[in-house]
Amino acid sequence: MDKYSSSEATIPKNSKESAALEKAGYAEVSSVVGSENKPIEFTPWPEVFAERYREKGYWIDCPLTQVLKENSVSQPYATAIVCGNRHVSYWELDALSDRLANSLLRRQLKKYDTALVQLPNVVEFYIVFFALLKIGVVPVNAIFNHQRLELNAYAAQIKPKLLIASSQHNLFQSGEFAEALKNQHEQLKHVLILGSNDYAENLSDCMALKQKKSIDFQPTEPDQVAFFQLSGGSTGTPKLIPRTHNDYFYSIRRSVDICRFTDKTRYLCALPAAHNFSLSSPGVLGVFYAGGTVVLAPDPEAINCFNLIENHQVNVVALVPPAVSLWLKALPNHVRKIRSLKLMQVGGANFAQAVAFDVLKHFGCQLQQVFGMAEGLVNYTRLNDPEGSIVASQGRPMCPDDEIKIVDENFEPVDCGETGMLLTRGPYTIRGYYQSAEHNKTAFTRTGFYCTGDLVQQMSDGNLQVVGRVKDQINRGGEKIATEEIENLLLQHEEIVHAALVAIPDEVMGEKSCAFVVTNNQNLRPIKIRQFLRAQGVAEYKLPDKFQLATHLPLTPIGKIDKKKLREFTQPQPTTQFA
Ligand code: OOB
Repeated sequence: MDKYSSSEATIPKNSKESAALEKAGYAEVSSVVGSENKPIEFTPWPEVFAERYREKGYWIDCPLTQVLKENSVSQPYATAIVCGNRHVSYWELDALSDRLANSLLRRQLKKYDTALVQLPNVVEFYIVFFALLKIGVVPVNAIFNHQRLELNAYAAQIKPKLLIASSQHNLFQSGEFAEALKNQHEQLKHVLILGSNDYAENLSDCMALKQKKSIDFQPTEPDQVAFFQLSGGSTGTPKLIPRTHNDYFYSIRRSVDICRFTDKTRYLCALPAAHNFSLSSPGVLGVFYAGGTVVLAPDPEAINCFNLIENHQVNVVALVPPAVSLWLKALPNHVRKIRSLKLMQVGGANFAQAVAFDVLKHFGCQLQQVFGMAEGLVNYTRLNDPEGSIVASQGRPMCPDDEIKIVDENFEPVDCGETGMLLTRGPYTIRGYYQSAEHNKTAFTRTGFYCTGDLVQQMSDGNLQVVGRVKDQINRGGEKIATEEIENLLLQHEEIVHAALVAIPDEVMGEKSCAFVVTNNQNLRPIKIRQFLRAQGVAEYKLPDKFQLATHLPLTPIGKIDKKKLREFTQPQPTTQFA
């Protein structure tokens, strides 16, 4: 099942589009067969597990392209995506991604080549996603607010042959950065830019050419890497997460089941399109699989989203906790606009119970908590769970074969209801990060459990509560910051001797970041440090929200920076604070 024909030559005969296409005449295109690339390396599941996952029907050896295919055939003219004034049907989405796929084949892109993609929440994100899947080109989808540093780090790891980006992003308004990427990564040959620009081919032009002949597309094999997800990270360089067709497709199907998505689902996608939550939990891919409609919002800004909900009768939305708080604040004058909303999913970061109750009271819709991770495991409160569990817990694993262990610092299981570190393995949780042999030794146990770094408690009904974390990460309203990455950048400043980044509580964001800095220049101002970090090309959300000067940093008995103590310093009114 890893092959199928492009749809444009087989469009439904009596359609308007069909007539228009025939009148226009198809362009002749034939697939270019070049020498084969090797599959992308990844840590596979051991054979006994793979066998079990197939036996139980989790892995169906079918490419992710099928997520779109079924509805593009069974209900071609149903609206798949609403994006501004554009209404794109299932057939159109499939056909446009066919055209782009063909166009990329003509550029000699081959199965198991890689691509770096950075697009905002627009239709093209999905056209590109499916086009690449169809021809087996394996993408990293960077989040739209990522900057030079993040894009460079991804490019260094995957060595992309293709870059697809948007001229809406500051990095791609001129050709300078794309040129620098090309110079740095010699295998990068093709740059396609969405939106007007004077330095690269236009992405839209690559979707314009119709094809006459049916082409056999060849996605990567179903048990191989389909694309990379991004890890929130806890190390100096962001890690990439290889996701296979089999594992990701299962997580989509199962999520659709649990969240009861159907062809009546009208889903507002207001979180970044590339994030695992909005992509697959059940996310946009879940909607496509179920045959519903996705309404795209550029971001979760409340009033715009309320208007979209009203105008398009949206019934499901996925949000991170800070967005929920902002929506609650903005709601009083707009209640009538959100009447169609039936389900609000909340996840990505700690969600206060009091706010959960407010959602039930003021939005009058169902609430579902989602505790997931790009590495795999997704927990959902179930739609028929008692209200008490829904507001107080982050749900339970979605698959009966998700194995979880809650352990102490010696990796011994804790008693029922006690707090411990969450370990997990299962049919859609990776067994290793991409090209990270050293890090994988500690991120995974010898028996293949992923160490999530989350501290949880299991309630008597099986649901989990996330109560903290042991990983060196700050969760800034769902956006993850690997402290080591920022500390390393700070240490590159010639006047900074020591640096440590810790989380500080924040009413709206849940957490913000505070950098403790030991400097040999007492006049060093935060504004200068921020400028320095920006100049290094780091995403804005990773810039420390606060800085504190210190003469020295407290150490633990074994000589590591004592972050627990630092966090205590952030609680009472600090005297040395300078931002
Ligand atoms: C989602 O994925 P990531 O990869 O951005 O972040 C995963 C981490 C988890 O390990 C946990 O630390 C935190 O984010 N997290 C939550 C949470 N959901 C995720 N912490 C507390 N409560 C929650 N509900 O964030 C993600 C992926 C798929 C679905 C939903 C979220």
